[in-house]
Order: sequence, then structure tokens, then C-alpha cells
Amino acid sequence: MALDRKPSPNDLNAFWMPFTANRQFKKNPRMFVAAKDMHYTTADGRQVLDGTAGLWCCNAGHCRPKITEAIQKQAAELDYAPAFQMGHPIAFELANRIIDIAPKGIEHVFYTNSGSESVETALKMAIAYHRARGEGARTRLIGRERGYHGVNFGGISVGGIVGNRKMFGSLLTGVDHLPHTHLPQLNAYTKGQPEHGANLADDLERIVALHGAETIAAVIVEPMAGSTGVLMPPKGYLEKLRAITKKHGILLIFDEVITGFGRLGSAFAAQHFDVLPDMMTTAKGLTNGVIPMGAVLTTAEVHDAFMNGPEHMIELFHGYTYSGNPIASAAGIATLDTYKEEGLFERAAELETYWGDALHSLKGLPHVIDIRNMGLIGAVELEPIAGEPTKRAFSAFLAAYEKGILIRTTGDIIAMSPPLIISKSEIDELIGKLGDVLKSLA
Ligand code: PXG
Repeated sequence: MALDRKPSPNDLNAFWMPFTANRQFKKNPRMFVAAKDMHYTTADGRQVLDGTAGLWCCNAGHCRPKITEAIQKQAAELDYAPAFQMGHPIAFELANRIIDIAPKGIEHVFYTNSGSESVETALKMAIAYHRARGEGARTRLIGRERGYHGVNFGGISVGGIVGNRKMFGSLLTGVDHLPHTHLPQLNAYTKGQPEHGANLADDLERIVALHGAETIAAVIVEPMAGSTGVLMPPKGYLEKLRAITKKHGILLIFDEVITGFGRLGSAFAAQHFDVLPDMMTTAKGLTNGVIPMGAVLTTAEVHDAFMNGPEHMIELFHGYTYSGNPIASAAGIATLDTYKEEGLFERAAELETYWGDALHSLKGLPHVIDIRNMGLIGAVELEPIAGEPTKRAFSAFLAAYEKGILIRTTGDIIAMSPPLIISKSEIDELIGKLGDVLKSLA
């Protein structure tokens, strides 16, 4: 057999890994080779309990049979169909299934391949929506400090995580930011929504006064900010944002890439907080993380604004080669079936108290300065080592992996978001081992 490539299975050099300390990793790699339900198997044969649902995406756990089978079947039946000017039934079926569980008032689905693409799509739609209605001066986009909206240029421009922005030049123009809602002096050790901070939404009035409402297209926020380290919306905050955006004709976009598909105990955060945005961006849990797919969900009002002009004309000059890909669509339907058949969103709601109590039992351990939880999400914030931010939490991550649990860290915050199939005894194991890790830290 002619080999045109040198076999080099142990050479880790070629793969430039995303959001990874490449040099550290390649000196001491952490490799998963298999996964089932709540556990990964490492290359050296150990079991690791998944405390993060992969990257907030495997909400039904790993290698679930229905999803695996749907992908296998679809790959053998219709592997690809052109996404532009052609269709295939399964993408339509999935869209209807998403709308079935979406908040009342959300009626349309535009497919993407990731959360980042959902964000770009929603931002472009917002600007184009106003233009289609004759308000073409509404081009400004408002994000929030500490927001994470993926890694493309629109997303990092409205996003508010400095490390993701500062290396990449001038970004989009015409962007402004609301203040973040992290108020540790007032809200430390809160279970669920914090009491203080709704007034921070009033800052939108200042931004409107500064720029003029007639120049602002949309406000985008994560209803619960995940990547920055789990910041819950203060009580009344999202309601205020909705009222102010509505008053000024500004679209409100909820970035539900993390909160979508059951993480808070409802299908979407919009339902959990009972606030209806004009658009929602999703990805991750849509296909249980198994196949890349995202979707922007919109109201009829947003969609219908485009449905003008001659019928043979394309209404929105936007889309991706893989929008509504058949295999991803099949994975999406099987995922939604699994969520429904196993009652996983309700399960997340039922486990919230147990999960929260377990997490808050870590209060008082070394270096812990805050704990917060909601649905099946939790964060433990650590006091940074003086002069060496992120190091303490990263040490915790490495020690946790050695102990057999997978956690995520961002800055000096430990974030957890287990698959919604987690059992009470697995919660005890996860939190117990994390406690041991915290006790062992320098
Ligand atoms: N919006 C939000 C709110 C997200 O959390 C994205 C957009 C981008 O999605 P894609 O599919 O392009 O990665 C995200 C992604 C973490 C972590 O540990 C969070 C994300 C991705 C990877 C890790 O906090 N969020």
C-alpha cells in the first residue's frame, strides 16, 4: 500500500487547537477516546464524569442511541441536498419541531452551523429588517460588557470579553455596550436570580440618548451569561431591557446558545424568564452537540418584513452551504425526541434545588469567594492568585481531570453544566470531588 503521508500518530504538532494552551496541552495531553451517557473514557482507560456536557452542548448525555441511529440512517439515505433554492423535508420537519417548543410568538427558523454563525446571522437580520421597513439608519448594535457571542467579527464586536477582542483590530464600528450585571458585593452566594441590578438595564436609556434611538438596530444579550463565568440576570432586569427596547423600536436578541434546549429547566430562557425577544440565537443543544448546527429563531414580524417585492427574488442575501444539512437536521429531530421522551427539561427543573444545595455546600472551602446556580448550571468563583489571574482555576481544572471529573474554567471561575441526565449520586460525586480539589489547591 502506497503511503503518501508519513504515519505519525503521536505527533500533536499539526493540529493548532482552539481556545487551548497548545504548548501546555501538547506536553501533557488530555485525550478522550470514547463517551457514553455521563462519562468519557480517556486514552489511558480512565472514566471521567462529564460536569460540563461537553462544552455546554451534550444536554442528553453522550452517544445516545436514537441520535446515533438517526445520523447513520440519514447519512445512507440523503447525505446532502443543496441549501439554496432547493429543499428536503427533514429540515422543514425540524423547523416545525423547534417552533413547537419555542416561546409563543416565535415562528421562524433560519439555520446556521454554529453559535457564532447564529449571532452573525441575527445581527445582519436586525440591520436588514430595519432597512426593509424603511429605517435604514438603524445600524447600531448594542451588546454588553462580559458578553460572549462567539468568535466572528460581529460577535466579538458586540461581545465584551477583552481577551477575545483586543488582538483583532478595530472590529465593527457603531457598537456600544451595556454594563455587565456582576455585583459580587451585593449578590454573592445567590441561588437563582440575584436581587440587585435590575437598574443596570436603565443604562440603555443613556445609550439611546447618546446615539438617538433612530440609529439603533438591536440589543443582544445572553439571558444568562455563560462563558464569562455564569452571571444570572438580576430580578426584573430582562423585563426592563424588553420594555426599553420596545419603547424605542429596537430589536431585542437573546443569545440562547447555552440557555436553549433545557439548561435552565425550560426549553428556552425566554420561557424561563417569561420575556419574549424578537430573535433568539441557538446552537449546541439543538443537535446534542453531535453534529454542528445552529439556528436563529424569529418572530413573524421580523420574518414578514422581508417578504416583499417580486416573488422570484431572494428576500435575504444570507445563508450557508450547510444550512439545514440533512444529517444535522436528522440529528436535531432525534435530539428533540430524546429530550421529550425522557422529560429532560423537566428533569433539569426538578434537580435544580438538589444541584444548588450541593454546589452551595462548597461555601467556606479555601479560595471560594462566590457560588451561584440556576437550572443545571453552576459556578464557583475563586480568589485569583495575586499577580497570576486564571492560574488557580486552571490548576483546579487539571486536578479535577486527574480525579475523574470534567469542569470548565474561565478566568478564576469554575463553571459547570452537566448533561440533564445526571443523577443525584453523580451530582454528589461531581461536587464531592470538586470539594476535594478545592481543599488541595495552593
Ligand atoms: N453565543 C453564546 C452565548 C455562546 O455561549 C457562542 C455564541 C458561539 O457558539 P459556537 O458554536 O460558535 O462556539 C457561544 C459558545 C465555555 C464555552 O466553556 C462557551 C462556548 C463555547 C465554548 C466554550 O464557556 N459558547
